[in-house]
Amino acid sequence: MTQSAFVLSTTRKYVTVQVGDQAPLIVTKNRTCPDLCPGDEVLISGATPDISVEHLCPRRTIFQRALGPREKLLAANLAHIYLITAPAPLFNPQALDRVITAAAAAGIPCSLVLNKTDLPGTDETLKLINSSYLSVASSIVCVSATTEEGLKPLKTAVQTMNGSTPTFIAFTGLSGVGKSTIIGALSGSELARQGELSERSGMGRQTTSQAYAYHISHTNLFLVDLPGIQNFGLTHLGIEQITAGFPEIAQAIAQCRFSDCKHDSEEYCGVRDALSAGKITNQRYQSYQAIIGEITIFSNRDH
Ligand SMILES: Nc1nc2c(ncn2[C@@H]2O[C@H](COP(=O)(O)OP(=O)(O)O)[C@@H](O)[C@H]2O)c(=O)[nH]1
Ligand SMILES: [Mg+2]
Ligand SMILES: [Zn+2]
Repeated sequence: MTQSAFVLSTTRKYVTVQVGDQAPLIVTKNRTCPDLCPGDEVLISGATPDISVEHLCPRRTIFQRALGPREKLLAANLAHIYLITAPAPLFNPQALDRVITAAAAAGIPCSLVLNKTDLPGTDETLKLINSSYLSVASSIVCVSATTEEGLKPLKTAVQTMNGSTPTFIAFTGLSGVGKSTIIGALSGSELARQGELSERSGMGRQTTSQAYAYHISHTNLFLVDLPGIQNFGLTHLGIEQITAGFPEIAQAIAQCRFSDCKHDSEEYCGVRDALSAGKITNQRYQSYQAIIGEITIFSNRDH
């Protein structure tokens, strides 16, 4: 019998899937199985314990990162990304810029969440966020997952996305910013990573290093805990896609006199003018130049 299923998590040999409202099921990847990630819709067939993935359904969106040939699928069919950050020392704008750009290129709305607002340093971090991300993020949300301050509007926003078909919403950010705590608080229950396999022992085991989509029972919502955004390469994108992730820079580039302007030390550069005028923050400018530099290195290597 062939059934439709949604991928919750993957390892090299196995895939944990959700079929309807049943408990998660572990199925095997056969040799022809394409690279899968949480959010993928697949067709599975066979009888327990020999169920395997037969087909990958077309993806509506694909969120990924890449550093040259090292490409990594992070999650498929995401309806929204909540990019979590926290006050210093966990506030890392370079990482935020990269995720925001990847989300924009993938056509996925991305909100910025400042978590741990109960901690000192919140005001300074919020000032930095407001100076750089007001026009870049879909929305900016402040919460404390531990005191639950500000959590209600976030919960409402997530519940509003519940519809008649499965909806995947990702929570991403650097390790320690509170992704797992927020997902737990939003779902209102202790979420076990059911059926997850340790490849070596074949036994169920908990792990936090891998992306995992939690199905909120009696809804069509899946909350994806998506770690691993450090070293977030964007070499799968072109210059135009990178620039689209920096709307304030895109606007300034229109004023550069030379079409091959590198916005470095050239004269008549709209970007450097906007930087001097405070319309682009130095941090965003540095991020942009670093990402463009990186994709240039890899495109030179290819040809
Ligand atoms: N003070 C404070 N600590 C928090 C908050 N949210 C999470 N934490 C703590 O931060 C640490 C990392 O949280 P965790 O959810 O594991 O982060 P993850 O690595 O992003 O999944 C844990 O010790 C949490 O208890 C918060 O809003 N305020
Ligand atoms: Mg975690
Ligand atoms: Zn320029």
